[in-house]
Amino acid sequence: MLSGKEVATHNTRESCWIIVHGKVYDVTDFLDDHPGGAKIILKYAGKDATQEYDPIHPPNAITDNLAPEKHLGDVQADTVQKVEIIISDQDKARRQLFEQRPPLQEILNLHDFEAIGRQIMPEKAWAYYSSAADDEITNRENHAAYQRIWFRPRIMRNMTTVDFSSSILGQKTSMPIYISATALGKLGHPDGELNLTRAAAKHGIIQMIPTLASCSFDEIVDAAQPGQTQFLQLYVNKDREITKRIVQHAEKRGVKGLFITVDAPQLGRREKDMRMKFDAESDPSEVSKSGSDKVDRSQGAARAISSFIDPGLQWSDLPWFKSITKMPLILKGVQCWEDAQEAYDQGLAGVVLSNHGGRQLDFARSGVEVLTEVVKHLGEQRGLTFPNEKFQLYVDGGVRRATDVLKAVALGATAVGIGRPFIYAFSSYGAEGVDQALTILRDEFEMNMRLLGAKTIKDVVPAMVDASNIGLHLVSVPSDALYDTNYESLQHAKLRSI
Ligand code: 173
Repeated sequence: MLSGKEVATHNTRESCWIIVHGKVYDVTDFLDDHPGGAKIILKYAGKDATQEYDPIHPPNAITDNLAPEKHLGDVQADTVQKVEIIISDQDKARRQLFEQRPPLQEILNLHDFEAIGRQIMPEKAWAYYSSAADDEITNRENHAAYQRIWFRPRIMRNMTTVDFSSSILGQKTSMPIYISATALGKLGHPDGELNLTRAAAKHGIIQMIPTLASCSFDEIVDAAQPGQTQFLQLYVNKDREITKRIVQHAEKRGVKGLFITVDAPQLGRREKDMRMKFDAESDPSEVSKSGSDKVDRSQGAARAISSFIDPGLQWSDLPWFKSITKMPLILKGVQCWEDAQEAYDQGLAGVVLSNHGGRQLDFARSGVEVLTEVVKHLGEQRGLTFPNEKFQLYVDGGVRRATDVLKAVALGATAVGIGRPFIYAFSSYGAEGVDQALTILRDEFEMNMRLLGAKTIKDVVPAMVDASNIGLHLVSVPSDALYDTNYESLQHAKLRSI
């Protein structure tokens, strides 16, 4: 058993020990390999780094990456000096607002979670989750595109009961939605992604587990109820052995679908996140001496931990994926019909028409717009009709209402992914928030199916929507008050007070 005092003497680049969850690690040789850079570790040299470590790393990250001889053992808890975490005035104000958040029953729609989250979640978390690429045009377009699709409801169809249950990759779901993968759940709430797992279980909804979750993959799978379906979102590692291990482990643990992210050979520039730099930079003296640190920490949270992603991923890699797993393979981030067709021709189970929540290429089109061209061209070229059991189309980005989902379903999507709204829900209210978000969606589905004249999801057909304007990007729409009040434009650089 080591004492805090002894650990504290190893506080230099030459000998750097840190404490995480009561255990001491010698990270001296790891400093330059740390994806987030050496500087942030050195800030905690000789100290307890748990609070900084937790939101960004799954619990096993350190044990998996450090040779066993660098695990120095337990530290005597009462001898460790508490690390004082400096809370900005902004975050202090946010914590106060958090206490005054409205009771859950007052939340009426998914926009409300965003409006509240924006005010009360930690500043870093809001910056990271809400940020999008460049001028955030695609981010807004994702939502706006749904406003170019209008309904053609049917009447007099005995709407006493409606059933909007469906299936995704052969797995049951209570609604044609799934919880899409989003990284770093613990930034918003200490239970991170487990909030999603718990609420998903209650509602019979499928959760897509992110590669870059704050909780470990096994924690998230362990938290599932018997029979609960989970998918895995995969970032492909340059080291394919690591990827193989992740994929095969997921299959063994019962994951039912592998969603390979294909729209991120490099991470987009999320300027809001970049301005909220991720470590000591809030201390101006640290910024100026960024010198020897080879990782550019000024790129925000996501970039720092994304260096493992292989920009070399290509179509010819797909046979290898098929050789290592029997899980259905889906490409996430397809953005035109030609690539959707290639995925079909290569025998994949489906594609997610997605621009990564507007976080990658700005001016990428919305998923729902791409959906219309994929349905048209794969119909013409391959004789396919959608929704299609063998080759499924999913859409994500900008979805805030069941009407958005129903529009995509009418146009041929099997289901729609929802990401940010659930993070805002758990950042403000934990798993109960996600539960409430799903209840809201369920109620919206029930009402909108009735009003649309569709008894089941199969009855939600192309003739129920008019999407003839979907490709016209300059159609005026009534202003969208709920969405617009949440949307936060890029901030101008803040002047530091001297
Ligand atoms: O959108 C993201 O922020 C994302 O997918 C990501 C990628 C790498 C690291 C962290 C997050």
